[in-house]
Amino acid sequence: MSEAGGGRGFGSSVPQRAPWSLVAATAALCLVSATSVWTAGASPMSREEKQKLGNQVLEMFDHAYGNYMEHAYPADELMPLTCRGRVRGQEPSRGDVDDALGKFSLTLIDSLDTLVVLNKTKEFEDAVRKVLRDVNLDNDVVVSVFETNIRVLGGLLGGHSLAIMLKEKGEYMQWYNDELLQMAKQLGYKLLPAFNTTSGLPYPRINLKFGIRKPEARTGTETDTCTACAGTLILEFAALSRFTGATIFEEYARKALDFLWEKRQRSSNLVGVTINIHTGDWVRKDSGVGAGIDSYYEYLLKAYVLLGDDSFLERFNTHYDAIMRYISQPPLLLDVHIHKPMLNARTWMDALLAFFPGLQVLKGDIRPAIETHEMLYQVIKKHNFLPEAFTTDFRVHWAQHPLRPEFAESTYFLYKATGDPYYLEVGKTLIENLNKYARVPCGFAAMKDVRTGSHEDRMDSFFLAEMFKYLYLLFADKEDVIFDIEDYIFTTEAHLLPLWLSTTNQRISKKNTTSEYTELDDSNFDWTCPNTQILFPNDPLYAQSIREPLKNVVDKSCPRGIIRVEESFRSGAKPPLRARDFMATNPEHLEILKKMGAASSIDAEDGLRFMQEMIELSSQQQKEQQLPPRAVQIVSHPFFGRVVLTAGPAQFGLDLSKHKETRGFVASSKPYNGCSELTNPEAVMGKIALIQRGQCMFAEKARNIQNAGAIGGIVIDDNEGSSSDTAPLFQMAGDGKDTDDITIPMLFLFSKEGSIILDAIREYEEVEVLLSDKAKDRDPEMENEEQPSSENDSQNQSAEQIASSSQEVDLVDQESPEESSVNSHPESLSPADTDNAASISPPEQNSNPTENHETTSLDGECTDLDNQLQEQSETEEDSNPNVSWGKKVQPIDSILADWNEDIEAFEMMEKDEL
Ligand code: DMJ
Repeated sequence: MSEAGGGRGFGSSVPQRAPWSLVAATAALCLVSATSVWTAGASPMSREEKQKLGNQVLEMFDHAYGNYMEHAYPADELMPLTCRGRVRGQEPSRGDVDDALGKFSLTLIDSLDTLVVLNKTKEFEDAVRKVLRDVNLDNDVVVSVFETNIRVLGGLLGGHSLAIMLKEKGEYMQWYNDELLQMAKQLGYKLLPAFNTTSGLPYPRINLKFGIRKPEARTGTETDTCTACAGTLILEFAALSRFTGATIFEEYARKALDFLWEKRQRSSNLVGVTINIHTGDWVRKDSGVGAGIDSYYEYLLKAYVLLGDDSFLERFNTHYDAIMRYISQPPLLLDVHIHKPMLNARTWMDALLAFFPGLQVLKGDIRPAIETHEMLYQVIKKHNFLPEAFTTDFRVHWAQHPLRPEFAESTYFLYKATGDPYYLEVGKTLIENLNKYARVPCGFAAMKDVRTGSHEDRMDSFFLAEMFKYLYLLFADKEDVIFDIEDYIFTTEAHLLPLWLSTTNQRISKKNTTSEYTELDDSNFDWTCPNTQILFPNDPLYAQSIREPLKNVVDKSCPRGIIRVEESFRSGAKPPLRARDFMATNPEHLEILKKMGAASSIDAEDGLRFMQEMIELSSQQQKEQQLPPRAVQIVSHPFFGRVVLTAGPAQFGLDLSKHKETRGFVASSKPYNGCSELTNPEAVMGKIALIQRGQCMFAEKARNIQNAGAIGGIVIDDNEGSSSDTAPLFQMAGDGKDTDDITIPMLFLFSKEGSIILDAIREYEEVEVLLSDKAKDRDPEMENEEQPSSENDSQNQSAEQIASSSQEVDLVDQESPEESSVNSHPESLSPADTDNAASISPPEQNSNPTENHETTSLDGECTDLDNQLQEQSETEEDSNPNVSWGKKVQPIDSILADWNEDIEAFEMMEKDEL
């Protein structure tokens, strides 16, 4: 690729012989003209700077991959905080997320084609040999069919695709004889039993050794799967069929897609999030483009590109039309109900939808792609990363961020489409943030909480499969990649499949579906390229002009939905009842509520919104009574602030959110449980005391260490193996008495996080930490600011080295933390201690309920309309003769019953994990 896409857009690489329809071909042409038209806007980035950034990506990849290979391989994933491999069964279960781990060296397989893209051919050759030598696909382990398909099957096929490309070039891989493909085929056959359902939709999980439904398999009783889980197989399965000639894989994947298409909600043309694999009934009827559905849409369009089957494009266009009609509310993408698509099903968005602008580029619909991408970028600028979920007014909804690549993916595609150097600057910010906040001595750690900057001991394989590819390609010129990337299509895991597969082994009979699409009219293609009206109307500043109005969308945002209140206020109409204003004793409110269930769609819409607000209000109120999590940042050598542990706050002592952080060296208290006067006050004086949980109240421990002169305290869980990865954080409650005498800050760490500090003490003796509400940037105070490099890191001892190093330094003499931990394990915990732990759920960024009273005026300023609204409401009450205080109203229960289904759906969505 040259500077601006080299005059070749992504679609332009499709081989001439592909049955390429007019729409996609013209989309490709659009990208060509888009990339060549760019002449002004953000300042162009010099070739030197692009190369510098490309090299930085290479160095970062080495840091991630090198640490995985050194400290984790052959395990599936690296745990970058403890610097060891994550082996399923040896770590506490994290639930569904562990279903990606099949004891098949997941990260190695997922990284194969990244090595070639990053020009690490020698390493690729070594990696392929390791896969062939070490990987066993026959483990007695239950895995996710979806994850195994996109990561492992896709990884093997991507590796095979590039292996044969290299072999053909004549230098590397000369020994290669389709071994990866044979493994892929073996895995394909292992996944096939999952499709043994009447619908043809696959079971969500399978046992690699025993398949499904046999007693040994321990799986096969599930009834539901997600739409993306059933609809994200066609690229890998079709590639497998076409590479091998075994048509069965493509047939099965097509059948599943056909079934999903049949089951789409016929009036909205949307699909739900989860479906019953036996009956085909929608289990969750909410619909968006993020979690649970995302790659189903992606695969319809890409299946058309790869396989040249028009029916996939027609299906995609039908869904896309529905998405743009109902879900797209630029710059937002908001879930709706498949049966009531005019009604939003949520007031928050999940991070997975960040792939969608990239897909819109492939579709040729650039304007909304630019808008949504810009909105997401604003959120990232606020929180450094995209939180796993965020509200329509851009507050954090779920605070974690597992280093997802979707935003980088969209940035790359937008750059290819527009050639706008703005997107290079975006990529640069992503690189900086990754190095600044996620890089740890042993790899890159997921963010546990983007607000505190704390880490999670996790580096998912998709980080290597996708993030580095997209970032590298963003800055790469054509000569920086040893093959033509445009001859390949990216799977959802960014694995590369060659486009020549479209004309190979086409033995699958295509379903004749022409009649199914007659309902479509030409307007369906309004969104399709070429539409010169919406796509680069000869204006090189086009992308910038779309972004400009959104520049402050996040900073100036006010809670959404209230806009409508203001609009109705201005127009003189009565504003809808807001959940926060509702009083069950107010007959007028009950009357309004009753009307909401009536026939008028506006009333119904108000009703649904009202119920949604009610549920969110109540969960917000619960959250507001809870304190946000805190951070313990290790700032001394060799950590230099790079490791940030997530900590529970205390309901007493210094409030770290209001005061400056507390920084100090740590010392273990004696007795370690801190339940009596300390016998080593000289050791903890002026330091942050470490105390073990258990045997007395948290407040008592705090008083004892404070009396000994400690400037802060960290309580470490005595429940061995506990970790914030698997257990919800909680806040330490007081003892029911006045705790104003406690003035030092107190934080709680689970045992796993605590042991990182204890291990560091053993190794380095002097360990300094920072207790705060948010991790601080690593500044020269923490280390001599150095550009991160693998050299520096290799000098730093890894956490694993720390853990495995000498344990001779016994800081607590007879009562070492380890011994004590065994002694005081749960049985001996005082009930008081366990009782005074209140659960904590990270509250949203703006937790002050009064902020919800703001609204957006037309010029974007936030003003308080509450008084005006209240005044208006009072006037109306007085003058409204229809309001009868004694009137018999429908009981609220029966009104609420009308909305039961929606309430359940909302609650389910709230509970759902990504
Ligand atoms: C990846 O495994 C794939 O991109 C998948 O489609 C969903 N997202 C994860 C990374 O976030």
